Amino acid sequence: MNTIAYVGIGANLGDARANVADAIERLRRLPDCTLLGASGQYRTAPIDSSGDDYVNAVASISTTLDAESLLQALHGIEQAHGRERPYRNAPRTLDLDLLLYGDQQIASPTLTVPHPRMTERAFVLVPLLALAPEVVIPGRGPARDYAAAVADQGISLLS
Ligand code: A4P
Ligand code: MG
Repeated sequence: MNTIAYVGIGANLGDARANVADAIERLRRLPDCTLLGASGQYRTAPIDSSGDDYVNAVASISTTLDAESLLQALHGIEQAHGRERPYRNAPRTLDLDLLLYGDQQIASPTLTVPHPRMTERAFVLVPLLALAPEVVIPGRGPARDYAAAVADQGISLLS
């Protein structure tokens, strides 16, 4: 069965724009996945994090992978970019978060879906709504209902 999933992409080390673009290409080539769409790239101020501005985007895929397998595949793409995890919210070459997986709500030791902080963050909500204006967050309602509360966070679309 195919499930539509949304993936948050973030980078703030190295050539962040190239890393985000390459992540989208790697999502396109993932086995058992079809890339449905990707937002533009946004420059965003770091939230609860240090270092340079981030580049963020959101991609949508259709997949037959279960959510845990998809998370493993996302970690594989992060590893291909030499992602290190010295501490939580450290600057990173590439961070891929599973934002939404169909209408499922998941709370396992390794995976929480919908992503618990996605409704507080312009760097997720703005690209997500550009890609899928009608998207509904399971258990929380339409994503657009959360946009006003993050309007003060710095974010701009890169050309
Ligand atoms: N995990 C659980 N649920 C998920 C999920 N839905 N998607 C587990 C992905 N991973 C999930 O993640 C730690 C563990 O969370 C994983 O091993 C996985 O099993 P991580 O990627 O190693 O660590 P992290 O990214 O430092 O933590 P986390 O919790 O993903 O951080 P956030 O909340 O995503 O914040 N500011 C801007 N402007 N742009 C950004 O992209 N990103 C962060 C990271 C902070 N500030 C930012 C940005
Ligand atoms: Mg992460």
